[in-house]
Amino acid sequence: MDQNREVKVSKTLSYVLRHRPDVIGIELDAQGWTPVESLLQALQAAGKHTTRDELAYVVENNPKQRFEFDATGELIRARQGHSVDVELGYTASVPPDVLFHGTATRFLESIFAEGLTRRRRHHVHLGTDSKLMLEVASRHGRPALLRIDAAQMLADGHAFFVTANNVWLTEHVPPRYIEHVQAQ
Ligand code: HQG
Repeated sequence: MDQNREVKVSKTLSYVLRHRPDVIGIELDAQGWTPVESLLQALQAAGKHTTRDELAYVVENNPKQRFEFDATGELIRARQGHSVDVELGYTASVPPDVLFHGTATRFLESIFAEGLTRRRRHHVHLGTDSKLMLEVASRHGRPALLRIDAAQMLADGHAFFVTANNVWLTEHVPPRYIEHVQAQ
């Protein structure tokens, strides 16, 4: 599949499966799933014709593994990143002792005042790969890398959830667990 096309389909899927299912007239169930067939029909009707093969390709090859099919292959959802109200059903897990978050330097003052907050999303997104987190950061401006003391957070009773693509989710990271480390 052509890479431009792949990115285009992935962006459309992110938009409708995380934020605005209503714009193409689909509904997500409580766990964020929607029938593949309805999605394809709705995309077609919205002038964004996408084939089942293209969908399968994007789910399989998306660099961040953002989407997944259920076991039957008839339902699809985004794995994380929603702003619409869904309950993804992840179970609480024990995180690695250290996690990272990438942000922009202009947010640091606010982050060290109130901690990392969910903003528009359901959770704060953390990761194990500092390089990848810096890439996330550079979407927002001059990147800054934050090191999160996940072991201490866990010991203090904060819950963590992990997605199948290794994104670690938590509700809020208070400032005392955050350290600004130099980008390497
Ligand atoms: C910042 C991508 C000021 C936060 C990535 C971030 C990720 C604060 C921005 C996923 C703050 C929110 C999520 C505070 C947090 N004051 N700024 N108190 N607390 N922020 O896009 O983590 O490509 O909602 O640091 O890979 O950047 O979409 O979150 O800079 O996993 O699949 O507010 O999105 O995945 O931005 O990215 P976002 P994020 P996808």
